[in-house]
Amino acid sequence: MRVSNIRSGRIFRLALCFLVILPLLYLLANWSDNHKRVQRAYHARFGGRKQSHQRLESRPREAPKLVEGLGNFEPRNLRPRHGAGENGDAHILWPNKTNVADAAEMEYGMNIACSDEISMHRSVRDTRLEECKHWNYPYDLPTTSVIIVFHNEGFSVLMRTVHSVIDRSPKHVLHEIILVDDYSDKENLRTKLDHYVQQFQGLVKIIRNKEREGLIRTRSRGAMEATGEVIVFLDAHCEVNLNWLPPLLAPIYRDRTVMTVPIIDGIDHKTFEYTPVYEGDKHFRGIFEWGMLYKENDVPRREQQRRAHNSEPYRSPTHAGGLFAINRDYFLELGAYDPGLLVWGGENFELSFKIWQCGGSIEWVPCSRVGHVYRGFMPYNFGKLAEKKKGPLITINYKRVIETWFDAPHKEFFYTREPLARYLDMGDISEQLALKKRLNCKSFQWFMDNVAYDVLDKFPALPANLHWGELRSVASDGCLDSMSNEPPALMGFTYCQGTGNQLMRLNAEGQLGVDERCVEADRQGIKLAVCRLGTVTGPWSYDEHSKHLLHHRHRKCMALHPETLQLSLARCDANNAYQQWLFKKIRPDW
Ligand code: LR7
Ligand code: MN
Repeated sequence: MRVSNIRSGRIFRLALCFLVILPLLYLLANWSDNHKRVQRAYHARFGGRKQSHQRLESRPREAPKLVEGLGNFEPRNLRPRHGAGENGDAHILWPNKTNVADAAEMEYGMNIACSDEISMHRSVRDTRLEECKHWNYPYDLPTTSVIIVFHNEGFSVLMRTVHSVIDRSPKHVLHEIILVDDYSDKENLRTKLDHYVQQFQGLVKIIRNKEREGLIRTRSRGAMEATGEVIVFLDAHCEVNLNWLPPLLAPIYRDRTVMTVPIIDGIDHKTFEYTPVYEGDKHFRGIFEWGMLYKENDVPRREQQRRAHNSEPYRSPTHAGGLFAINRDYFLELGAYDPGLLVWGGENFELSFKIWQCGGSIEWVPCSRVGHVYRGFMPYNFGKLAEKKKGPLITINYKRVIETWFDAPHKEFFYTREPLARYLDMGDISEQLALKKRLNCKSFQWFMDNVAYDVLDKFPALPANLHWGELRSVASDGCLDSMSNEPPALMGFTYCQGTGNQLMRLNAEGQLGVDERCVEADRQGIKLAVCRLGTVTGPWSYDEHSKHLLHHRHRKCMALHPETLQLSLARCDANNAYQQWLFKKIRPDW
């Protein structure tokens, strides 16, 4: 009995060995095989930076392929998740949290209390075109460093950005995530953050600026520190969607001078609801107006027709700025961002013009979608950097960019739209001009003719300003003012302050403008209106002798009501000082 017991025990153990160890051995062999494959791919790119270029050239440039079944990188067997904000649904806080929510909104420009109740791993709705699920991408895509710069962001929002990247990117492609702290002063972004990222075992790195650098220089620093072949920039309040990364990398894999941009979805700053910005299967691309405000416009037919499938990438003149992928070495060869650009704004144009004019291209990728929290307002100030530079810092950035990349006629459009920019000190741009020369970059006219050929349809050449400045009443001490209102709204009349809201321009075609808006008139009064796209004409003329502002269609004059100080059109009266106006040039004293 005992013998047989021992025997049967042995047999049992032997069987156990086979049952447990063999599969283990099999798994191990497989793993090391896989591991070797990943390592080979890794070494091909990182076994010394100098070599990597040669290898890069000799690599077969496989194009993505549309297939019958699910694409090779598509997630499989996704389990539905339940809970706050899952599926990208809005999450509404209980009424007793209203105060916390309001405080968070004030502090961060978004409802961090709401975000805190949503899982780090929440699901979002798949906003892609159906076709996107059926692309096969090359397996050995370039390794990627995701760079997230942040200044005083909400902890849970920042970390959900990180988790979504880890959860939804192929492991063998995601080389690292670099968090660059632009001198935040919130306590939880220091020790707590350091501890939190330990769970990622080195995949997530934190570097910190010793002083506030602004997002532009901070991104350049991140690029410098990155060791992946491609860098992807994300804002610190994003959630990447399903299979977002391979479609972004595929065009760069074939051509290192392509920069790619995901389609940006919206995440509501109050409820964290995830929704597409544009519904349907129509595509949009980035352009600009002459005051350098970023605009989007439908993709022209000429560009649509270059592609066989609607889910394929398309070319775009510019991009919004925050979210994009680019070969790291290529970005640095282009000089990264102009280091003279301060804090915020204009860097998206600088990079766009530089890439296109110097031989590269920008593609927007419909199958790559990333959600971004659009905030209610900007929750931070520009710090010391803004104090050093007098005058509106963003306009100074624009001026550097247009002085470097525009030609004379197009620069004139910018100065017509932003008359004060002529007086701003943009600093030294000789390095930027030298770079443009060294890289043998094409002219702005080439860019307008071949890339941004749809801009002039929407934002035509600007006729010169006949008059500009504050529009002062002769009868009463005050000026026309758009009051920071959104059109349609009545124009206001307040103390003259010479600010942007009072800077009026009357062009040679009769259009009266204030920033990107137009001043019009009807029976209700003088109104702030959206300028009709594609036109630069208007109903106004100014007579320097009578000081009247005449509305041609109504054959009436702009008048101020002596008591209510309301603005309206009235029958022209040469003896009425309340119909007399003076354009007074504002000379900035900064
Ligand atoms: O001083 C700063 N230092 C920083 O590190 C100021 C900001 N930042 C960080 C900040 O924490 C965030 O992660 O930089 C990132 C971008 O700043 P945001 O989110 O305040 O910018 P934005 O989303 O309002 O504005 C858009 O334009 C910017 C400046 O030109 C940047 O390019 C942003 O990345 C860009 N955002 C997008 O493109 C997302 C889509 C929005 C649109 C259209
Ligand atoms: Mn942002």
